[in-house]
Amino acid sequence: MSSEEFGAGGRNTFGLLSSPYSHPVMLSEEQLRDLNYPLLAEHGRQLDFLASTLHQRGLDVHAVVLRLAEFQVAIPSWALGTGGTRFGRFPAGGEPRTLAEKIQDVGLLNQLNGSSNSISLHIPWDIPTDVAGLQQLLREQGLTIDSVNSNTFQDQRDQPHSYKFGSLSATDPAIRAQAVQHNLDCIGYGQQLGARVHTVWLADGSNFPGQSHLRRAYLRTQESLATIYEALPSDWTMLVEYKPYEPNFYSMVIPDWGTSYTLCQSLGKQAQVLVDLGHHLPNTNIEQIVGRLRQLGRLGGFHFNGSGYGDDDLTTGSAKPFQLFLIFNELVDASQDASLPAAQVAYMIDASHNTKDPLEDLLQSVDNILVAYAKALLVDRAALHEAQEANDVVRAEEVLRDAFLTDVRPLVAEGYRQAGGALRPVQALRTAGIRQQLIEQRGKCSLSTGL
Ligand code: AFD
Ligand code: MN
Ligand code: MN
Repeated sequence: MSSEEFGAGGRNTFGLLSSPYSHPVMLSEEQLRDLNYPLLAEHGRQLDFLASTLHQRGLDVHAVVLRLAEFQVAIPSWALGTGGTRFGRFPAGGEPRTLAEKIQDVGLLNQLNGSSNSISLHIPWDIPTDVAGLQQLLREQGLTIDSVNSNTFQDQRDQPHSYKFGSLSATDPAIRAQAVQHNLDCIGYGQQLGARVHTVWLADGSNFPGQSHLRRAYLRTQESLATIYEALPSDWTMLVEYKPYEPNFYSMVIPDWGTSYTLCQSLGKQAQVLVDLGHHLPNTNIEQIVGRLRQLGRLGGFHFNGSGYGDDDLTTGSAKPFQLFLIFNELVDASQDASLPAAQVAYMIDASHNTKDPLEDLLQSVDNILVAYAKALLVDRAALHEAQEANDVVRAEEVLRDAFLTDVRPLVAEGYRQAGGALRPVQALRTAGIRQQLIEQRGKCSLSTGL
């Protein structure tokens, strides 16, 4: 075990946990009950009212709540601390300093909402040095590691070759070999902690016309990915992310879902496309891309975030809740289509928190995701289908509006409650004084590893 993975409190000073890490800030069942108690009567009234309204529309509220309580969104280890821009960073204080503390923070989020029981890791920021201790911590917190993400967009200290001109697409075979090896290492670390998903996002591309041979860059990338894919364990999925621009501004090697899709097709069944909501040009119809990929059997996962312009990495659903609803509408519709095989979709957040407390921001993102999902579950599919077949444009839109304009928050709150969480997670986090406790334990200027 490295000292780096110890929290400030040292070895289990409270004697409550058997794991070798500092005592995590956690809420007791009693505390959660107390936090919910003053809200229960009003919650009951709102839920009853909504249940009777939905019952008249032929909907089974219990089934909807159950789906919401079961729904899980993975939390990115790199979003637990304050992010920054290239202009500055304004730390919240009490940020996790180690992988163990990141796991503890996700444990806290999951206690509050019961909907965040897994973590996405980024290598090399999250290389596990004490596998047995971390496994034990994950078990104690009821969490799993869902995915590992490779990082060939930065040079690491002591790295022999630079990625300045690309990694998996680089012209120099030695650079490609180094980048491939890094991806294989990621899979190895993921296996140690029980992950099943490997995500590749490539910053590769060019800034100027003529800098890179566009077709050859694609072919070299394809070959590198194939070498990684060959080493992928048979029960793993490899997700290939796309992004239209940034950090390269003339061309990206994987700029769009079509490129990701063709790469996945050439790799094999375990390769799937990852849709990051911030990786589209403004006004792209993302829900249609989601529908297409689902239809083609290549929708592997999401990186949820909010975006107005580009890779803004804001709170999911903050600026475009209707878009998020339409995306879930496609997902629910496809899940009810008997002609489509079931899909294993990994739901993950990929965000960066510059303005808000990262924990509050993540709770809001999950909440907005659940609200969008709940609304999509309320859509009268038969009526929508009928209206579409009859080309009744107004009726079709009204069906969607009926669902979207329903205030489903009592359903989401009930899902939290049934999962053992707080009726209002953000409020509970504040009332319980979590950030203050984290600052006391970790200090005002703790620095997260990662972005
Ligand atoms: C990038 C991508 C990708 C990557 C992350 C790194 O969205 O998912 O892992 O940011 O922080 O923009
Ligand atoms: Mn992403
Ligand atoms: Mn991104």
